[in-house]
Parts: sequence; C-alpha cells; structure tokens
Amino acid sequence: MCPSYMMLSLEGLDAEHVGLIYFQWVVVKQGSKDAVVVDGAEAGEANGWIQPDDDRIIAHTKLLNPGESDEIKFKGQIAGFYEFVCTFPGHSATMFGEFKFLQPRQR
Ligand SMILES: [Cu+2]
Repeated sequence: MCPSYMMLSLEGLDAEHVGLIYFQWVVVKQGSKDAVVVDGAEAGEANGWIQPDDDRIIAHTKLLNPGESDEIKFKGQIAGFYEFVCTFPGHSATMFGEFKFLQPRQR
C-alpha cells in the first residue's frame, strides 16, 4: 500500500479581496466548518482564531498577509471530502469551500 500525502502551497491574495487583509486556510472535516469558526472566534487572536487541539481541523496555514505564503502537508489516509474556511473574524461567510481527495490509483 502506498503512503499518501499531499502538499499544498498557498499564497495570500489581496487583488480580489479588497479590504480583506488576512487569509487563513483551515481544512476541516466535512460538515464542521461553521462550528470550527465559532470556536475559533472564542479562542481569539492569541490562538490565531483556531481552537487549540481542535480534532475537527485536519490542517491549516498560519495567518497570511497579502503576498505571504505557507505550505501544509496532509499525511495518512486522506481520501475523502473536506471543507475549508478562513477562520479570521468576518471572513467565513465568503471564504469557504469544499473539495475531495481522490484515492490514488493502484499501479
Ligand atoms: Cu480570511
């Protein structure tokens, strides 16, 4: 069985998000993004708007300024559906989405 991992590189945007300074890409288990955002707001800026040790969070970037970039790595059994969201206050209403990791094809 081949070990699966995926690395994503993300860069903060500003051109299309005028007024949105920060961007944080937080990957969460399907169906949990709204609750993760609520708990992140409670955790506050000191915790980077993320509840420490939140097991619904699969991976996340640091808080990115426009033009900054970060890399995140997924390891283990990653095939499945996920949601992503920016937990910075006020951003989750528009900065969110979902994606699916496909199981690598057997060779
Ligand atoms: Cu944001």
